[in-house]
Amino acid sequence: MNDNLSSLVGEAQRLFAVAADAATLENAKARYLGKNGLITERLKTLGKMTLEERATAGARINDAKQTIETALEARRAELAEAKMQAQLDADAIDVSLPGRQRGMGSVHPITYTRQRIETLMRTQGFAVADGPEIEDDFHNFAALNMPENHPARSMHDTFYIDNGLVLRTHTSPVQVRWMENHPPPIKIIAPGRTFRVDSDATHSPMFHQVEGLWIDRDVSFADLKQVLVEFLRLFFERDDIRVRFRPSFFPFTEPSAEIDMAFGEERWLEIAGAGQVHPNVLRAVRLDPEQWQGFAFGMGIERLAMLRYGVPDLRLFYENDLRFLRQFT
Ligand code: 2NL
Repeated sequence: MNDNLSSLVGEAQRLFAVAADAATLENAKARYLGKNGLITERLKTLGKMTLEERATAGARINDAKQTIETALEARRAELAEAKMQAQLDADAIDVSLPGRQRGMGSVHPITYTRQRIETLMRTQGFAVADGPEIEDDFHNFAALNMPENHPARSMHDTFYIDNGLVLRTHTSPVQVRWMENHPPPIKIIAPGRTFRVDSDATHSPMFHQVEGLWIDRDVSFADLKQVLVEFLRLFFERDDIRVRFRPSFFPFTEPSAEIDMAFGEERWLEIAGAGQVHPNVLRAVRLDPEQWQGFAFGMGIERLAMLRYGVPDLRLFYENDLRFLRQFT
């Protein structure tokens, strides 16, 4: 009995040791510890023994069971470790292989166009200003000669937020804030995101504008034309820029003009709105219109990008199609 039990234990230990994988090992376990396993059967015989027999035999069988279970656990751990090691070996990093390419990414065409505009305007002496996209009524409207109930406000389909705040409908408020904080001479552009309730092939509810402002003692329409034509020369990389000024209306400029540029012989396309800053705008930022004057202009960045790159539909900029976006930089 005793010898029998210890040879059973030795046999189990050898079987476990040669089990090459988890399934073989678990089969081997069943042979000893399963429902009809050899150890289990031994335990069943205890019931037929006398009390004294049962005490010694029970202790020995349980000892044997314990030893087998310990051997089983040890082999399980060994196999798990070996399996993990095999996986590591198989996936091992081969440092001689080429690295995985990280995809370069590219700058969005509108960002690229804005940065080019900034660079080109800096060469003409303009500083680049920015400011909040959420504005109060004063900076977005009232200071720009659009008091409450002024009909010109309906030109801007405004996204209203809480507490009388709006998503800025143009970047003019950036220039208003600059005038509040800096004495003339002022020579800035304000590029950035703007928002209007509008959506079709040529209008996006979010779009980009660049406005310009030059205030000094004697800045005139002649300077406006010089600055704009020079900008267009640089932006379109052409020396034969032709522009025409059409009379127009903006509440914040007087006189006002819309500026067209010639593409080919006969095609005139609007590229900017502009004018001499209205005296009421100067007064709103406590500048004396008898002392200071200058021009302001506004251009759509999407529109400039479309003209430069021949993009037929504004919405292409915002569909996030990488085949489109990757072509620009
Ligand atoms: C357009 C027209 C324009 C301005 C923007 C401006 C700003 C200040 C004072 C006076 Cl602080 N004017 N901005 C002036 C004329 C036209 O934009 O068609 N933009 C896309």
